[in-house]
Amino acid sequence: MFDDLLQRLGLKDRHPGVCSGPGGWVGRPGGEEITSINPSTGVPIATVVGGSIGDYDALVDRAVDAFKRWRTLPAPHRGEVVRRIGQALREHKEDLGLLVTLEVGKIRSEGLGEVQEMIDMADFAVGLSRQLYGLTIASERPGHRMFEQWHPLGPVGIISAFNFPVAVWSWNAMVAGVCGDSMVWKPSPLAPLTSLAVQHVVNRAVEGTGLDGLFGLCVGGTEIGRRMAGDDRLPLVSATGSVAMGKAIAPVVASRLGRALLELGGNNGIIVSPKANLDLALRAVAFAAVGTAGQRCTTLRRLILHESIADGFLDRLAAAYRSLPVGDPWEDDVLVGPLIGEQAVEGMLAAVDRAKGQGGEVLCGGRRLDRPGFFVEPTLIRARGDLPISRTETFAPILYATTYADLDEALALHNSVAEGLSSAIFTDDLREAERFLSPEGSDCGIANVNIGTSGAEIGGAFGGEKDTGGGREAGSDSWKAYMRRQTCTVNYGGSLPLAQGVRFDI
Ligand code: UN1
Repeated sequence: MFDDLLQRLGLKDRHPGVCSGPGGWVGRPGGEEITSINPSTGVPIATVVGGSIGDYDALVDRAVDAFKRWRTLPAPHRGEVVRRIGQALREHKEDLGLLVTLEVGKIRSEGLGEVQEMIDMADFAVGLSRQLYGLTIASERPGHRMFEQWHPLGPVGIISAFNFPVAVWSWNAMVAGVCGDSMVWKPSPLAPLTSLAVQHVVNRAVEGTGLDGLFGLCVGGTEIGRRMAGDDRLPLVSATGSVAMGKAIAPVVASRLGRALLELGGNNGIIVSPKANLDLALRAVAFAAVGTAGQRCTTLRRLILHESIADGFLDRLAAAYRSLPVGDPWEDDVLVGPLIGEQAVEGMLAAVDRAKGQGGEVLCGGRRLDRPGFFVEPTLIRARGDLPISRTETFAPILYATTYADLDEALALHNSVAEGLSSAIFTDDLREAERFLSPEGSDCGIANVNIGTSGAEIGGAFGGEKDTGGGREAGSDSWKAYMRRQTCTVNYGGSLPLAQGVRFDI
């Protein structure tokens, strides 16, 4: 079943991992070999030969050339190319979705959702290609017109993570494309095959445009990421991944006064009020905490329950956890697949041990499943008093539950972590909901009412504050990060009045 899939997607057992566009695969890249492992079995799927620094440099040279031509094409024409990519993704949705399931262990509907997210981004970007609006500004000088316009920025570096191996690329690539930027993509070494398959699809869609170097791909490890960060040819580096990765990259980009768009970790919380619809809250909490096996940056990690409802809510949640089908993610009824690898399993078990050592009570889960692959039990831990481990993001399905007495306390607890990505309150009380959304409420980039922390739509700007890095991707006006703003004043009169009434008569 999987051999056929790889063949249909143009993937070989040993595949080069550097490509500049249609016909642009580098035959023998000089970088490290990366073996993609099926996390559901622990068995290798295929090997990808990554790019050397030399391969990367040549790719960026091509991106620089492509940018010079691409930026002169009217934006709606660029949108037409992106429309073709969206169409090609639609045609390959089934296969690409299955590959996501195979390579990173997402359940089938999430694998398909990942591809749908790329399609949605393409559609969004096509519309955007006719809406890259600038303002007209009232000039204080007679006979003058002032306005701003947005120009393409340059080649963009895109670093993506394993957990959304292609959707997060599309947040950047589809928008950067209509904005007139070329790009070089470094996917996660944990999910190289999915990026190769998408590159094949994109290549076919842009064939005939003569735009070599527009959508470039360079599989590689941290050495390529480091080079990107320091690469003057990339005015923008958009990176998704851990806080540690962001903190390593940001100073390097800043030292050359480049732009970094960072979408880093989260330690997301949900407050459940006694005035909430508890059935709704229970379902939302379960999906947010265990969906994608707890490997979303938006995964719910901290549950903040009002003390009057905590015992009953946790009993019901633990019962729901115990009935969750964990297993092969391509099977229909499974809801929780594997973690991405051995290190992730070890990280989870270590976190559970530390939680116990700090006085946490494991209500259910906490163990590895006795089977091949990287499966763990969804885990619910009750914090009695301070639980320092709950202030660390562990990329696994561990949910720490704690209680509060009044909303001030809940908000303080909620905002007490280093990250500021996603957040939610469950309440039917208008005042509580509005306070959560007010300036003294949630400090996150995403704040929801009666919806879980994960599963954002692409139409909004996605990203967060504090250690999450401050960047915004996908919808709303996130496109502005991929363009340069130019303020223009035209004097159509015959005199030369100066601003602020300054006189300079000669
Ligand atoms: C991520 O985990 O890096 O909101 C992104 C969500 C997804 C995106 C998550 N649409 O959960």
